[in-house]
Amino acid sequence: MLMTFAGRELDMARSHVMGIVNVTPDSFSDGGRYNTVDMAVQRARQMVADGAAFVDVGGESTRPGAEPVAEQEELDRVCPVIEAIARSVDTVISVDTSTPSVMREAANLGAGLINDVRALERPGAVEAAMETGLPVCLMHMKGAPGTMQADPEYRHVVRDVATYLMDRVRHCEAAGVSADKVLLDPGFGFGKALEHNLQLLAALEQLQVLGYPLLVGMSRKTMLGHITGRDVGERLPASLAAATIAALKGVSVIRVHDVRETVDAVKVVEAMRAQG
Ligand code: 9MG
Repeated sequence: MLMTFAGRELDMARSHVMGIVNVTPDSFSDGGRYNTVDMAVQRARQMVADGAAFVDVGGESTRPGAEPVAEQEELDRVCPVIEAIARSVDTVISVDTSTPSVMREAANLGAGLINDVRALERPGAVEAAMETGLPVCLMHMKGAPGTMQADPEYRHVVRDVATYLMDRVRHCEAAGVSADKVLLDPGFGFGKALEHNLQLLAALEQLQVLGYPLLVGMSRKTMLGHITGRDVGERLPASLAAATIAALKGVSVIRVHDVRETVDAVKVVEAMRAQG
């Protein structure tokens, strides 16, 4: 199944790697080292050379406990980076934002995907996304980044997440977003205890049957720290295991920090599939 991202076609029946380019001073796990335009472009270029099909550029941290960022600050962080990557790197740029003005500006500058961890719930977000004509990734989050990990509860996490995502799909489609421009994401770590994350991981096939390509992000996340007892800088093997499971379960886009290693892991899954 082909999907078009700012003129670039990708086969969503395959698993693609999305590299994370944080442009936040307090970024989740790179400590804000890529906080200048040049370094962000360099990082994006390396990720693409390593096999990433997407680079995801975000200016607002969504890690647990993160504070919101003012709209102008987010625009100032993200736009110069998107503009510079679009000019010099041959890739699909995903913009990680929930802010309508950032969606519009990013699309004008060459972004090919809107990745919204709030599933276009902010006022004006559905309209902005629709106007750009870009594909959108709708992610499930319970609560808000500041408080979401404070004892999240579900009746049945897989059903609850699927129901939420389908409600958002219906809302977006009613507003004019076309069905062939939607990706879904269960939102690992976003208002979920370890047991919830594991139940969702085990049940990714049940989300597949909703009929939309899936995007997932587990790279270096706390869930992997809980399982392995490792600090964030030592979670590469666990991140690769999680990415491999996702690829085996048919996830279309896997969002990661460590592109080169993940691309190799995904190649093994793809090679096995090609044998039939
Ligand atoms: C921005 N961001 C951080 N984690 C993420 C995840 O798991 N999925 C998506 N779509 N975006 C994420």
